[in-house]
Amino acid sequence: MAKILVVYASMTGNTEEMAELIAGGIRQSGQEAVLKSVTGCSAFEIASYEGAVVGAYTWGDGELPDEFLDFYEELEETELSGHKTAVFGSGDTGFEIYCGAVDLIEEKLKERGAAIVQPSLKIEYGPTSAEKDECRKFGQRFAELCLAVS
Ligand code: FMN
Repeated sequence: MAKILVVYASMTGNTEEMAELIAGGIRQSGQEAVLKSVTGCSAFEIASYEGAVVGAYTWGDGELPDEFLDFYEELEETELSGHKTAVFGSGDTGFEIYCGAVDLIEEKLKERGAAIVQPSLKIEYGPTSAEKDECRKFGQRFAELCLAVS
């Protein structure tokens, strides 16, 4: 069984809801999901999982949330070669840089050598019922991809 980390930053609950649905999708596929808020998780932990799904809402002008910054700085000191990852987050299309935090996290993971095994999932505000399904499928597919290449 693959053990997969789902770590997220969420202020008003939208990204948290996505994270819970993604973790649910991973579990539906028969794998283990460990769900953590970024405030209780270190980026150094990623190495001890078969895969990591990382999520954040976007703050400021397309920026990372403040509470994500420690994790982001730890990523800069973490070698992630060959580690399977995927990124998700909630944003608001009314802002100039929609879900910019998702793109920043993806870039950083790539820079550290991680494999982004599927396209990032961006959702506006909280997921609609169709988007809830999309989140579950995102988790399911990620779990399958983790198994397929490990
Ligand atoms: N969303 C974006 O896509 N880009 C932004 O640049 C952006 N800046 C924001 C700045 C502020 C001050 C606030 C309050 C929201 C901003 N948002 C932006 C929208 C949030 O990312 C969005 O409401 C999201 O659903 C919050 O997720 P959460 O419920 O997980 O905290």
